[in-house]
Amino acid sequence: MLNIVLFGPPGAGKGTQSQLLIDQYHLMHLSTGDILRGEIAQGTELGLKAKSIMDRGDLIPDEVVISMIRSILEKNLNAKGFIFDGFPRTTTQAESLDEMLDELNTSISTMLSLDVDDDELTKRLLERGKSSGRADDANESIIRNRIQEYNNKTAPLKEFYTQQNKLQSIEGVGSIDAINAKLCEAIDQL
Ligand code: B4P
Repeated sequence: MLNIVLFGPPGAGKGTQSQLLIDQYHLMHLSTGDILRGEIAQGTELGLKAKSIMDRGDLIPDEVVISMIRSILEKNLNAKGFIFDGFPRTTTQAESLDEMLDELNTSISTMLSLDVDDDELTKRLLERGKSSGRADDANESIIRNRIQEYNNKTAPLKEFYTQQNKLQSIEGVGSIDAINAKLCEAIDQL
């Protein structure tokens, strides 16, 4: 199985690049952000709880996202592999993911980390906010909070995957196609 953690701060291009990679490598896309927004759109109990947390730009509790991922993995045991987009976001999530994959006799193949500076992230998300209707894209202080959550809780995962010798950093500024080419090159070298 080819299992990729596509990593980076909010707005780094994880969702954008995942859409290209799932077709190129026939992988299943697992975006916790998309799944949570789907729950909100359907008005489920989970969605109702998640909405206010996401609108503030805070992270959803670990146990909620871990159980979401577990149930999807268990239903897709025949997949060729997975792109984890926006998951894991904390050390607890990363440890759980390793355990879940271990139970399925597989593991993370690589972590591809998109590097983009804070000003560019803020610019992209404010631009997306003009049409996305997402409360967390709508104002700069919420975007700054998301970046701070990333720096405090998520960025330490680079060290987690470095210790497993799996981190590959990719420059995330440039054209979408040029960044895609760099990601493909990193995957093809595995
Ligand atoms: P996500 O849905 O993961 O949102 P994101 O970080 O904004 O996504 P992404 O980085 O994929 O954005 P993209 O590049 O596609 O999370 C949202 C919220 O959900 C979190 O704040 C949290 O509350 C919750 N959540 C999700 N997962 C969680 C977890 N595991 N644990 C706890 N909470 C969780 O797009 C950004 C913009 O940039 C787009 O408009 C795109 O067109 C543009 N863009 C992309 N590439 C570009 C390029 N090369 N040049 C210029 N623009 C580009």
